[in-house]
Amino acid sequence: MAKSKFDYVRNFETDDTCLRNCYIVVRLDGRNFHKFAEQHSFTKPNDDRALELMTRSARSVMEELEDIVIAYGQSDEFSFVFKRTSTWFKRRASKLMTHVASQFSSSYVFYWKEFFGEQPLLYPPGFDGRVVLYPSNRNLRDYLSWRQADCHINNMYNTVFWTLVQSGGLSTTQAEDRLKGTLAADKNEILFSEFNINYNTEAPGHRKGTTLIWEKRDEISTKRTTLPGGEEADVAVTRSRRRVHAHRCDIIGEAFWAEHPDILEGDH
Ligand code: DGT
Ligand code: MG
Ligand code: MG
Ligand code: MG
Ligand code: MG
Repeated sequence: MAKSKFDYVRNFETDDTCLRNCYIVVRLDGRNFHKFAEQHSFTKPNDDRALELMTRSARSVMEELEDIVIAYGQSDEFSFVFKRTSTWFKRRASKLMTHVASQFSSSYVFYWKEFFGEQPLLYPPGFDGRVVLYPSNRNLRDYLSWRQADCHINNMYNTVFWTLVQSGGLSTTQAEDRLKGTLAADKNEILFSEFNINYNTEAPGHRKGTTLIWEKRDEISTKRTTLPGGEEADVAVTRSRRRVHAHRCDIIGEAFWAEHPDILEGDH
């Protein structure tokens, strides 16, 4: 293409190439979801339709974009981790982040009906994005642990808070006062002794958030074939397929990483 005299403006673009060898994390967070949840009557403290829609949208991001090895979500946020050797879009932060944010947002709208049925989406939701680089496996794991610890702390607080309001008859101000200064053990105790709820048996997805990874699993399907004798029969066919699978488990400890050793690349 011939150059025009306007061509120099390209040099005003800033270089936002992500440092090599680092994991690139893109974290999205729903814009003003306090209001969005209120307006769409999300159940408190957790709305499974909303959480599953978030997960469905994240799955679409992993399937449509390249090089995402793991994603972790809770509340109105989702983090996507690009493998450290990724060269997708020349590792340009703005390209990666905007692709993640737009694919996620359009999926959230596209799949809304699958989870909310006839309940209308009242206005277009938005998500902010940020990029963070992590140079080591330890740093990346600590990042994911930080998000899961956040999920735990918030969910425990919200579970007790809304139990005190919904089942205990307290006003929101009274529940807030009751929880001031309490530790995890105190919250467990309130749930157990006053409401007969064992926090550890609450839904894993609420306590642990959702982790998405690629996994190869055998899938069995039936195929109609013609046998040597000429008659038709259904036979079982097994093939190994790579798909995005959801886990709702602890990712802070060693067990998850020992079970899935191929998520992380070695530190060099
Ligand atoms: P932001 O992110 O600064 O634009 O503002 P927000 O309002 O999105 O604040 P954030 O992201 O710190 O907190 C997430 C909000 O989303 C929080 O107010 C509770 C709401 N939310 C998320 N998941 C659920 C849910 O399952 N049920 C209900 N009722 N609310 C939820
Ligand atoms: Mg926020
Ligand atoms: Mg938000
Ligand atoms: Mg949030
Ligand atoms: Mg283009």
